[in-house]
Amino acid sequence: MSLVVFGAPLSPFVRKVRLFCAEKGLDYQLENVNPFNQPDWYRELNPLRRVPAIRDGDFTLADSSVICHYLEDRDPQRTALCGETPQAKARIRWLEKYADYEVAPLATFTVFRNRLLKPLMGKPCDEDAVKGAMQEKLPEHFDYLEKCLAANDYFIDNRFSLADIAIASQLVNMGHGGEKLDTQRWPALAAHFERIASRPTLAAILEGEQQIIAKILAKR
Ligand SMILES: N[C@@H](CCC(=O)N[C@@H](CS)C(=O)NCC(=O)O)C(=O)O
Repeated sequence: MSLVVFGAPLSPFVRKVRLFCAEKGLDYQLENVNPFNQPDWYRELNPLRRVPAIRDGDFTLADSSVICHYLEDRDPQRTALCGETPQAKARIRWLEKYADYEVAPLATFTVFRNRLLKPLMGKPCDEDAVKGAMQEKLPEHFDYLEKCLAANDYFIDNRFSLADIAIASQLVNMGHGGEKLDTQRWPALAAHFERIASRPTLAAILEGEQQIIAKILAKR
């Protein structure tokens, strides 16, 4: 198999690339790289030492966003997930950035990291940080995303895209950290998350993730 995705399955950025590949019908092999204990050779793939990276034949690339846009350009005959008009492409990039740089620091690097990763590394969970993220910081982002969705099923032009993948990927980590969207306060966003999570592509990925989480929790 020529396409290899390097990274850890619980990373939202790795999940983004895996879901993108699955939705495009691209076969890939996942090679596990622990972001917190990487082999030396991984520096060749990403000098920033973050996951994911890919190898596609002789070609290597890092960063989930760069990878997804490369895969879109590589196989233009496959289902378009990055938009088809300049406006749709730009809006999808905007929401992808919003997910990666505004939602991720809270949903993943605060809620998920404190509740799941820190205890795994023998460190205490900072519940005040989790509370601050859930009660003070994330609500304004959820308000904005709720407004973006309005009455639509998908974020951009009401068509499934990388924007939906990127937002849902971060919310998966929030869920792994034991937190859910308030369905009364953000009904459209909560329904959107359920819609994306129940796609067969993501459901299959999440099944594997739940097994990993069960093993982590069993070790505690
Ligand atoms: N912008 C990057 C972010 C990747 C990222 O932050 N990955 C985390 C795991 S979720 C990582 O590798 N962290 C290790 C580190 O920062 O040293 C992308 O989209 O690929």
